[in-house]
Amino acid sequence: MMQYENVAEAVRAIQARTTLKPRVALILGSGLGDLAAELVDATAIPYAEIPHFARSTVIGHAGRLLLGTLEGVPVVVMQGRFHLYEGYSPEVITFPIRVMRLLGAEILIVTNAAGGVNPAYATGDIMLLKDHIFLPGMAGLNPLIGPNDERFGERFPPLAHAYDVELREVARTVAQSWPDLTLQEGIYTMVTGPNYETSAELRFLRTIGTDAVGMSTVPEVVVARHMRMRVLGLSLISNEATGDEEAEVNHEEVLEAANAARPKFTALVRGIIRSLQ
Ligand code: 6GU
Repeated sequence: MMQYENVAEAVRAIQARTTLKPRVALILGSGLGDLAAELVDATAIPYAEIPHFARSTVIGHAGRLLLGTLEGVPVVVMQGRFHLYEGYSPEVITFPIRVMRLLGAEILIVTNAAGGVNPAYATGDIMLLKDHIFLPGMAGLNPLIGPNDERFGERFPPLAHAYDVELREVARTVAQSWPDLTLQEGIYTMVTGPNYETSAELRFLRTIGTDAVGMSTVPEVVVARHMRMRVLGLSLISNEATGDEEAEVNHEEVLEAANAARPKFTALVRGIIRSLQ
């Protein structure tokens, strides 16, 4: 397939700028991008300079790939990701995952800001993804639709264990050393956005077992699992979204919550990566 050649071309362009071979791939979501500043000996490559990469169009998403080390572990970091609501296809959104895998990354850590649908969740909590519901995927926007390239993975990949049990255990252990950090564990449901949900939609999401709702992450996880990467997912709960609250959510509020939680979020991710040494 054409796509494999495109991925290989992007990989070559990146390898022309650094010899670093990443072990871990990290995607930083809305307002969480500043962990990138903590990379050691980082090479930063704007998405515009990588063949076949799309551009990030959302405020709060920088749009560059960084390769460097964090806690001594070689990592590749996406500072800013692509979303379906920007108008990109599922294939375009997940192209960077294929590239990071072929660069050598075996573990994917995905982060996002999400609405807390579970009434027990509070703004500022962090949720470990234990499973997901991929509503756009079930409705036809699955990135694996189309001819399957066996060089990437199998035609019908299982997703029963999408979120790695051992990595979650590591995350729980690291979180214990941060007393002001409430670590939840639950189900992330992806919607396309860009509008936030109606109250009725939020009550529907609750009914089907959603703990947190957001507009990203799941396409990347599906493609990472297609390529047999081990996945850890972390949602920052940026607002309550039970369907019963009075206040309306807005993008500024989401970014503010991400800002406020940034130090503990950063510490958690750093701690997890340190334990991978
Ligand atoms: Cl309430 N909904 C969605 N879809 N995404 C979000 C969110 C809500 N809060 C943060 N991200």
